Amino acid sequence: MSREVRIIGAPTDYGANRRGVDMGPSAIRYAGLADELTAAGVDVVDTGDLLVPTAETRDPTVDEPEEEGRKAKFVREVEDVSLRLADQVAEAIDEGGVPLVLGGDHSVAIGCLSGSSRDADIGAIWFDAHGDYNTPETSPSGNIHGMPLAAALGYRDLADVEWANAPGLSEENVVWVGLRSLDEAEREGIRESEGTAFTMSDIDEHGMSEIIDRALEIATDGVDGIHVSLDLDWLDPNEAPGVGTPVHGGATYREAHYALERVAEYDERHDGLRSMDVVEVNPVLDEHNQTAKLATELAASALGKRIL
Ligand code: Z70
Ligand code: MN
Ligand code: MN
Ligand code: MN
Repeated sequence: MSREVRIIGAPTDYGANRRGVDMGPSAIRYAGLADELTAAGVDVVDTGDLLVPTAETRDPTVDEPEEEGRKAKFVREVEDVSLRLADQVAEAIDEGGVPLVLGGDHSVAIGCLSGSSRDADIGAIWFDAHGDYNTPETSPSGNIHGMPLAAALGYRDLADVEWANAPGLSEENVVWVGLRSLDEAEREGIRESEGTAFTMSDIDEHGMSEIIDRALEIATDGVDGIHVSLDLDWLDPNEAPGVGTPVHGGATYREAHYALERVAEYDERHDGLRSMDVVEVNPVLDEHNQTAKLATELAASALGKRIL
């Protein structure tokens, strides 16, 4: 029997600075996700979307951390989504499946990491132009999509609450791949962190093939499995224009596919891919749904689709 991949839509944009990523799950499904995954040889179960109140009906500043200089917009809403999402992710894993969470903005990774690490030690590979390592203290924007990794690791918790923590996520097993846009304090945080950061510059120097192997080795060392977080702005905007925060000089189509195929290959040998998210697709800014299509292809690559 083949493995079950459980699609969980999380149509949020609380954590982003522009509207539109809340339409990501629809666009990704419309681009043919289920067919792509079926072609990858997995059993697909779509659980639908979490119910997420539209941002216009909420006040972003309610319950923002109170001390001066701390900002985390829509923190209560993100908490609510994270708790429900974590339960669904944990349940999918308990029942033998691999949860594939469709964002939504990158704040959905908080619930993914928390649910995925509930009963296990995990590592994480963070494919992203951004570090997402800000905290309410360091964030220049107050947008929680710039904070999920730091929040999951328990750094200066969002509003000092436990809901964001990923109990079994170990910092030494966190690997960033493809960084090219960091805020000042965030850069400092990443330098000091026990995680490993590979920038675009490292990819240029060593090639994606070597970098992804090193990333997999570090992320999987001594843990039960990994969470793969794929922010579509990891790719170059030529390939993925439909994202909220495009940054030039990103991964190419081929580099991205190769990296996720390597994830699948690792998974085949070690059964190590525990959960995955695909986030920050913004259909409003996309061209003919190409970024959503790319998201489906890359998810399929990670879940075992092969050329031959
Ligand atoms: C900036 C911030 C960001 C997207 C994360 C940007 C963060 N570092 N943007 N993901 N798409 O506001 O924290
Ligand atoms: Mn991100
Ligand atoms: Mn990003
Ligand atoms: Mn392969």
